[in-house]
Amino acid sequence: MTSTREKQLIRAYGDRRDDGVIQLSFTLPVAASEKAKEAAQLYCKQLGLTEVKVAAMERAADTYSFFVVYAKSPVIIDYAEIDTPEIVIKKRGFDDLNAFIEEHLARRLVVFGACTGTDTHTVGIDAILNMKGFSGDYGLERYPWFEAFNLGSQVPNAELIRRAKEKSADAILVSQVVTQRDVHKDNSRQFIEEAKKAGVYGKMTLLLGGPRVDHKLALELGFDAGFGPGTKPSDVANFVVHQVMQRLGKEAKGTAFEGAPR
Ligand code: B12
Repeated sequence: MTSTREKQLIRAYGDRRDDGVIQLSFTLPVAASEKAKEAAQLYCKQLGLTEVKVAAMERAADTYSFFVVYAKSPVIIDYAEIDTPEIVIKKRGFDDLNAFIEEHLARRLVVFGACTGTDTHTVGIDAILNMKGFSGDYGLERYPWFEAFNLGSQVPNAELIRRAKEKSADAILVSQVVTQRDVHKDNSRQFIEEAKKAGVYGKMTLLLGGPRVDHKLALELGFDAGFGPGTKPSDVANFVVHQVMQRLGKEAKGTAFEGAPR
């Protein structure tokens, strides 16, 4: 079948429209040197890039170098082919969301969060849960209609699930920052197995977050949603409220809001 949709071809924009210029950064496992710079150029050429300029080379460790490169990419994509569901609901602010919970759910929503496995990075989960929040946005502990428990770092998955189950939590928030050797994926899969064993899978909203997490990855791993860099606590609060509403059949399944992960 031939598509009648009009194409909308786009390329990366560097200095002028459609020049295809991109900026990329990466690390090579060699000491910084002229040879390393050549290696960075060669690497980019083999990626199919042309007019490669190494804008910066920095020593990352004794035998590692970090590069910032400008180059031209031949890639052209058809923007018209991309089909993504559009926003349906405006995200509610702090006061509106609390009032909404009071009116429609009439109980405090319970959420448990932690950085699990061997991961010690708590700043991300703290940003979402702690009173002071992140980027001018209050954390979930500040919401009168949420009861938030932050268990900290290196929490075993089973322990987080056990504590959440004891309190009949509405949502569990798992943070994974370290991604070396895909440890975040292995640990997330283990979390999902534990959630199934404990009988909470499909009953509680399970959220995954971290700098290398996106919604698609989280869904693949078995979570209800994934939240990446720049997530605001209010994105998470809105998501949990909609999930609870949907579980109770008070809102259509799949209802999204401005800021929801997609
Ligand atoms: C601070 C820091 C540390 C501190 C952590 C202190 C603490 N209490 O958290 C300390 C010094 C302890 C540390 C240790 C290590 N670190 Co460190 N660390 C960092 C650093 C500089 C900042 C991370 C951070 O705080 N970001 C700010 C927060 C706000 O961002 P975020 O985590 O992305 O969170 C946001 C979103 O992702 C999202 N989010 C996050 N989690 C969740 C969860 C849910 C449910 C939701 C909804 C949203 C969400 O919301 C947040 C707000 O928008 C990064 C480098 C960098 N610049 O990012 C390295 C970095 C993460 N660390 C790294 C490493 C390797 C380590 C060590 C292994 C080093 C070592 N060899 O010992 C150890 C880890 C040991 C361990 N077992 O985990 C690497 C990870 C590399 C990789 N890809 O895996 C990084 C990227 C540095 C690097 N370039 O090498 N680290």
